[in-house]
Amino acid sequence: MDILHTLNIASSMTATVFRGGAGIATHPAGAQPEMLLELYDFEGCPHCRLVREVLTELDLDARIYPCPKGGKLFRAKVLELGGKTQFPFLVDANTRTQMYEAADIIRYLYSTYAARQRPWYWRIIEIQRLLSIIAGLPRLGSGSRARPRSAGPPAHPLELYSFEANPFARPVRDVLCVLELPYILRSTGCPAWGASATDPAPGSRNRARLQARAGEISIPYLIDPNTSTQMKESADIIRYLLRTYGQTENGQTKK
Ligand SMILES: N[C@@H](CCC(=O)N[C@@H](CS)C(=O)NCC(=O)O)C(=O)O
Repeated sequence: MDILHTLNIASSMTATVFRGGAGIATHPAGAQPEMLLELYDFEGCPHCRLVREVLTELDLDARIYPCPKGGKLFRAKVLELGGKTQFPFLVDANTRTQMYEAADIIRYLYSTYAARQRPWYWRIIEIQRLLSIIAGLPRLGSGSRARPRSAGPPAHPLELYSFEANPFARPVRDVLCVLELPYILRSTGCPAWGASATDPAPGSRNRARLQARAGEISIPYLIDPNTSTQMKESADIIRYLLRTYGQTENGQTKK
């Protein structure tokens, strides 16, 4: 597990480097949605990654509904709502909006929730798309295909403090994704240059919230209300998720 986890983190770091810093910093949105945005996506999807980078950038929280290939839980919902199984798919109950297409979603998020124009690098979306595909190569398809679970979806969504480019959070999101565990993404990007990490105004609101909850800022940080569990450390979180919600080959819950 340890050497595999080290390789996992190393390839995740490579992906972060290939994305050239996207999905790290938060320049908060002009307005926070009243109801959580809902994103149907999967971790290994390069188009979905671009949308998740903008969630970090705008400091937007969201309910993530993982839709890995072969997934049985939320793919059908996307088909029902939008008419096709294509990802990313965004639902915003605040404006009664739902849409496919990463470029349209990014434009929508900026025009609805940012008090500013979308930056130049989101205007060259085809280049971003290509770079995102390249960034995903070292991940060898992780976070793309559903794996057997021990039971149906948990009663309450899990909660993850994460930002898109965090190399330790990505492998955790991979596991949440392949086990089709819905979760509330608490965007915890790094405060933009010059802002204080503990000041919620210019940086991420959720850094202050995490500091208050955990006594430190440690990302990724998982909260599972179903088992009253809170934990940091990517290796521990992954082990916990696989033991609690995954299945071994012979159909047993992992011990
Ligand atoms: N032009 C679309 C492309 C989306 C797309 O091709 N998504 C792939 C996943 S990376 C997909 O939905 N594949 C169908 C599937 O996974 O079943 C966008 O930018 O959002």
